[in-house]
Amino acid sequence: FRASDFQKARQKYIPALPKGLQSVNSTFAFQDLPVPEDIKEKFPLISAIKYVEFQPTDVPSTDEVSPLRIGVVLSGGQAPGGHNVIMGIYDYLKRHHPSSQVFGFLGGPRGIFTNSFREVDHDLMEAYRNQGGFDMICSGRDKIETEDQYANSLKFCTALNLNGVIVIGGDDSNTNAAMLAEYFMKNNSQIKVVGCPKTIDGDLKNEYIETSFGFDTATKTYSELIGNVCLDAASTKKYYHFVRLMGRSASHIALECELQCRANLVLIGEEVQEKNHTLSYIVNELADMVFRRGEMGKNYGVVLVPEGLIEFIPEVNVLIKELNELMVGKTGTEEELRAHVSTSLSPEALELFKFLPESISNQLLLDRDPHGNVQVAKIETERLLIMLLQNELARRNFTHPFFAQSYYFGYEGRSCLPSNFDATYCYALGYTAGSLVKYGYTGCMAVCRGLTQNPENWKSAGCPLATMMNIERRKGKPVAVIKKALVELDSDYFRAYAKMREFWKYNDSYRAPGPIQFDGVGADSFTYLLKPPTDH
Ligand code: FBP
Repeated sequence: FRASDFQKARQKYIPALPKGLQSVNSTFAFQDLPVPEDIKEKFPLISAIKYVEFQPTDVPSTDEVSPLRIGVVLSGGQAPGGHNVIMGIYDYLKRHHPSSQVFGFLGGPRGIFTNSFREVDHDLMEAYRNQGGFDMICSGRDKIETEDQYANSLKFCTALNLNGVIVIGGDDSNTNAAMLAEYFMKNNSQIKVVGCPKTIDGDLKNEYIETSFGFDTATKTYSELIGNVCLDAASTKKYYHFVRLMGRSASHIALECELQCRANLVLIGEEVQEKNHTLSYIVNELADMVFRRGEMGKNYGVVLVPEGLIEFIPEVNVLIKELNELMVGKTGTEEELRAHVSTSLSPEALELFKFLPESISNQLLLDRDPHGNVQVAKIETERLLIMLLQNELARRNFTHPFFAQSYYFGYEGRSCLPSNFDATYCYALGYTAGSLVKYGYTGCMAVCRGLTQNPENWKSAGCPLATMMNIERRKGKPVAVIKKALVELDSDYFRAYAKMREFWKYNDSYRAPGPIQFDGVGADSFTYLLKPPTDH
């Protein structure tokens, strides 16, 4: 690991810990949380687990302490702060007993059922303190799915003599953690399974999870770039910049960046869905803005497009749903698959399928992740919109210049050095997860609450995974999954944008938030997702 001078400086950063985790021993406050009946049927054992909050205590324990052994896995897409979760687990375990050990499963959940791991020892941990990326043990998108994979997971974790497995992942990965916890309990294993809320998308969020880690750093990184693009637009006054932003489904990232930078327009997928805005409605909204700005002598602007938008457009959504059902278990060449869907899609869906440029319809048809999701990160929605907008402007005889530039800001935001917030939050999550294993809790997610307060006052807890689940259709079947949190149109967060959007469309109010700061001005700023704006 060849660290730059700045990486070396960050290795020395010591995140603060919530008071409830500062003492070697903990006391707890319990709470029963409701679990839907259909989830209880599927997860009878972990559904009985209570919410447990760590309370500060000075009372020393008289219990004899023996070393703990914990396996950790990074699951799904990268999110800044993953190494700090491991650092929290490591420091917690070493404080508990110096002979405790942390094992990192390599390459995601596959590492668990193939017995591929490395020990996180002192030197490895020192190198990765407060660092970006997931490269210490790497990640993967495999799920533990088959009976053999579950049996092997139990066999290898038992052989490693683990007290617990900590799954650092998003909604799908934590659903998988819940299944593993249930499986271990059903098989009378004492190995605990605890989740940690990771995803830059910000959609693993509920009453107990105030934000997923990585969102803070990723949106600050994108906002820096968008702010620069906005200033470039205002300087040369000759380009429309269309920026597609990562976020597989929810539009949290795009909305956060809009509130930070005040681009001329952001399309919010959830609004498109709720108000049933069709592709042509969206193109008309863009054309109206370009037209009016043109009349004002402004032939430039910035538009933000969430990558999940495509799935929210009603007619595209119907097409995706039909394709999902038709593609279950189907393999073949592109021609064979096209022939298959052409004879089976409804007439409306087929019309749209044929209307979309081939590169886009191919993405919908061919690229699925192991969870059955369309890989929206690869669909060039911004180019599709530019193309349709050009046609519409021509149809309206728009006489001003229209030059569009397109961008995709995605992967560059997922592995950067974690902001102070993410570094501290992740460290506390790791500590919490380690404590939950030590005190024998399973089937729960490590959470920290009160995040806009000083970290010392954050409340650390274990929240039952079963309480976060609902039934959804996946790969054509009803399955129990953790509910995704989408942008709510009646939230202060969205309203802050809705109130200003007409103004920002025509009166350039661009802001450049600048790069992430680790000291001084802005170093401890919160996302608007956590602290909705009051002064917009
Ligand atoms: P997670 O849900 O696993 O955190 O991943 C989210 C994400 O970063 C999305 O924003 C993006 O659509 C997707 O991963 C890209 O996935 P991949 O890394 O497989 O290309």
